[in-house]
Amino acid sequence: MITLALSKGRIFDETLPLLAAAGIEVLEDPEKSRKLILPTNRPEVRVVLVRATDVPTYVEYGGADLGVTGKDVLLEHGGAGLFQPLDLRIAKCHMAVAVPEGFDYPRAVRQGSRITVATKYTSIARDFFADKGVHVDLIKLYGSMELAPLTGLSAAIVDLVSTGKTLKANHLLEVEHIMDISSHLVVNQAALKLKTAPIRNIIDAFAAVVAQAPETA
Ligand code: PRT
Ligand code: MG
Repeated sequence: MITLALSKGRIFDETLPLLAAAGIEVLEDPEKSRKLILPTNRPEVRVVLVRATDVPTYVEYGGADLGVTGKDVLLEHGGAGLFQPLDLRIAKCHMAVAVPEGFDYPRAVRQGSRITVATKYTSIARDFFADKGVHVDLIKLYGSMELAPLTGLSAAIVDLVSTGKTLKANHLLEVEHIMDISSHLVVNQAALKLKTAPIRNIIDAFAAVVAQAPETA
């Protein structure tokens, strides 16, 4: 049996065409079913639905043989024990620093100053501000980061941005582009040794689709 870990929503949706190229069709719609294990047209392949942040953990410990996960999640997890063969170039967005409109960010990040930053991505934020030589007081949140500067919880946030509509709706401005983000295929290293051929087939089929796809922003 080959088990693939996916999260519901954009990652599941954008992985379907890659699976199709590997001859794999998921037989149930996760938006309609309550099942967490979904069968496919291939009896030896199944999909497990887990929270986006849990995908690397499932693959690391062998609860799944492979998975699809955002670079953001992967960096926060650390990637220990994971083989990362492929950038799938799906679920694209970027990691940014944002502050309220009118906030003097350049002044707040002058060498040697201190800034309070709320984020779900504490590891990425810590590394980014450390590289800039700015002292950062990080406040860990699990969602709705946009609210933090509006309530005085923090001066700035580090969050993912795709269209920019969420920032705009909350009167926040992007002041730093930290890194581009897309989703990657991750594989359990022991599973790759034990089930080399079927896992290789999936990696190769995904790689062929990625190679054909036009380069998009
Ligand atoms: O939603 P849930 O709490 O269950 O988990 P999750 O947010 O971790 O999962 P999901 O499915 O929302 O995101 C999975 C992966 O998609 C992330 O790990 C990213 O790699 C990728 N991705 C791509 C995004 C976005 N685009 C995105 N826009 N993840 C989140 N967002 C959020 C962002 O955090 C912000 O709140 O959308 C909002 C901004 O969107 P715009 O379009 O208004 O800029
Ligand atoms: Mg989400």
